Amino acid sequence: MSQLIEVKVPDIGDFSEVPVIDLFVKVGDSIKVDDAIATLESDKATMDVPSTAAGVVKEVLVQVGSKVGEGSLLIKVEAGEAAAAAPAPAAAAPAPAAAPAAAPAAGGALVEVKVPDIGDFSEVPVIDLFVKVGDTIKVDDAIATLESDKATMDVPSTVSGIVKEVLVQVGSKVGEGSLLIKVESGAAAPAAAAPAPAPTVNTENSQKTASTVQTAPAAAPASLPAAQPQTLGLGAKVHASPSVRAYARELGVDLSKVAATGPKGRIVKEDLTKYVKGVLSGAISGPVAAGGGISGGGTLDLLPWPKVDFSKFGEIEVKPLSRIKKISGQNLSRNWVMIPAVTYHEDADITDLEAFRVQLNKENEKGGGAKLTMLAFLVKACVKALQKFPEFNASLDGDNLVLKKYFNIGFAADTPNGLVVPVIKNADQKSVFEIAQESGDLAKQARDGKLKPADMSGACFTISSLGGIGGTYFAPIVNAPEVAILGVNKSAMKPVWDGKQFVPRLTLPLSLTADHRVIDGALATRFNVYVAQLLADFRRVAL
Ligand code: CAO
Repeated sequence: MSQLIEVKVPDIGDFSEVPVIDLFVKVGDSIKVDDAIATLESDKATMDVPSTAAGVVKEVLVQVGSKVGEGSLLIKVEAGEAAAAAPAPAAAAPAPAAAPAAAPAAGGALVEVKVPDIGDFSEVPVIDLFVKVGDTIKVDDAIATLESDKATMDVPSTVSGIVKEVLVQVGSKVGEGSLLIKVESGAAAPAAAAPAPAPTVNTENSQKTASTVQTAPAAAPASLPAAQPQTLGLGAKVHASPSVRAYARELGVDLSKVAATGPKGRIVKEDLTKYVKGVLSGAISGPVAAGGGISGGGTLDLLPWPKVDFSKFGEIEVKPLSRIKKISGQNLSRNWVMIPAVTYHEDADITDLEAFRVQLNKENEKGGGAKLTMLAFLVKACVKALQKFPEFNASLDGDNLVLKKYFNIGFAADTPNGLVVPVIKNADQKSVFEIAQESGDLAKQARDGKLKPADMSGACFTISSLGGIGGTYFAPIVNAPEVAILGVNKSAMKPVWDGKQFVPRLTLPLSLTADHRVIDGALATRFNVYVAQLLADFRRVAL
């Protein structure tokens, strides 16, 4: 039998009218125990109220801006049979006694800021630190975020002044009374707050998590060794709830870069989502990791994509990119940015091969078989070269090179909707005729939009042939995780010196782009020369 469980605001100390500043659930949501329901903000602290029940949200009884206090009903959850229903939250444990009054901060005095009463927890890790030596802080600025099993809480400062010592670092385990920082409270800075309020978040059963803040007498001994001051990605002046901070950490977002729209300059979840969408669309310049698999790389501090109102200059028409163009665009961008690619050029003498191809096609016309294409010969020559140079038939996987014993060749196909790469599987086991037939079929399916994902996966190496269109040379982009791609342009008759005279030879321009992490220039050139030799005398393929 399912039952409705009420989730209420637990004991939050002396506060009775605390605003809800963020709400994370809506009717119909499935939630688990400990999922954040809402963020409340008192004068002194921000706290997430986690759910104590698992199930489906049936009613939400507050909204952003609602004022709540201990016992206010937040949501009703239907705990199904399968759902692990936690006992209804009795805002059970009595609120911890208010912290002792702060010692008044004299001008220029060093004031110690310690971890307040955080309930039953003694070894809670610091997961974020927002201050460093030399920072000027105000009362209420977040010093650190602590994370217990049940809640995440920001510890705000109760004193204004200049941070003189930071005695913890990210990862330090702290408990009530652990010294966090020492602050020189200047004459100009407001003195430390009067008795610190005790905003307490009781989570479930009798477990309580308090974020009471107190300023202790300056003489209190430091309980942790002094840590080196550190610069952190998350700025000291960022205002965000613990759950938004946790979300930002998960996404790797530096909150100091996010524009806040919440009350009192607070960053809310929507701000974070908007920022991430902006970075992904290129509208906002964000940090782009610059080394897939390479740790310690820098970031590309790119300018935002230019926003131009083109209609100011003349008539325009806006046409959305096709799905294929969007997907291939993302792949090409990644491959362009992440692969240190070099393109090597070579000319292949295909005079005899072209004559042979034309001759075979003439003979074949009578039989009605598939037309032999230059692409089919190229596939066969590339397989032979991959067998001779196995590093080309490989993929990078971290510090390992995965060498493949199969020979699947992709070929770029231009379609009305964009570029796709169908794959001829096990090309080593197929004749030139079979490859011609199969590539023709795949190219037709590509143009008709009928390729299945399996038809486009598993390639070891790609050929991009623009020969039917024209061009001399180009620099194709490696189709990751492959390590090389062969670009081909239109063959042309060229005068070639044979030692005695210039003779006309049909010359095919080859452009091989290779990932320099795997293939250096000498190897790439050997590969190119070998492909050219095979094409110049195709009998070599049979050897
Ligand atoms: N040099 C000279 N002529 C060539 C040639 C070359 N390298 N390759 C092909 N041709 C000629 C053929 O002889 C044929 O001519 P005829 O019609 O007179 O017989 C014509 O071009 C068509 O050739 P084909 O039937 O072999 O097909 P194709 O070369 O066009 O290749 C395919 C098929 C799927 C590779 C091609 O249609 C395609 O999509 N190419 C574009 C690939 C691409 O966009 N690459 C860029 C990726 S990076 O942006």
